[in-house]
Amino acid sequence: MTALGHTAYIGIGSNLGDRLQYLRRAAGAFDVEAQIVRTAPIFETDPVELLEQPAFFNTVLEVRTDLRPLELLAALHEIEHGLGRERLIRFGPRTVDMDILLYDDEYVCFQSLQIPHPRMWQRAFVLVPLAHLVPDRRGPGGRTVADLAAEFHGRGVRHVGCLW
Ligand code: PH2
Ligand code: MG
Ligand code: MG
Repeated sequence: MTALGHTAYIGIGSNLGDRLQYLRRAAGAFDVEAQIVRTAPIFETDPVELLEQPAFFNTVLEVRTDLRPLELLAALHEIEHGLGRERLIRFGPRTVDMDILLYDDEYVCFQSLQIPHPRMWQRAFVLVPLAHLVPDRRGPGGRTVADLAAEFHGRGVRHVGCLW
């Protein structure tokens, strides 16, 4: 048993096929290297960025891990690949997408990975579930996740249920 010394928040989305099953299978694919501590509720969310595509199911996981950010990213890509993810259109439909949102209090900037996720603070489909896990965490301008999430008044975001 390792120490699992880091906390990361992972956003998951699906808008193809059985969206609930994809979220469940993605979360179920974590192994001893990254263990789920808590899960946010699932929300059905209107697509953003690319609007002409089916609605998503989104949630956020809190995980404990010893993997460093790039190792964690590789593990997420492996799970996505195992669930049939194809990278065809940027922002387009996908069976499952897993993004690292936060990793401890670290700022990470590689070409392949930026943490905090650069678009998370404008996205209701991230902020609304994340606010269930870390409402008091502060983002740009010192505003809390709960405060930023409240700005959407649940617009385009519908509560669906629990992951398990
Ligand atoms: N992911 C995107 C683009 N647009 N819209 C919603 N509602 N949910 C997503 O997960 C999502 C999106 C690119 O990763
Ligand atoms: Mg994404
Ligand atoms: Mg992604």
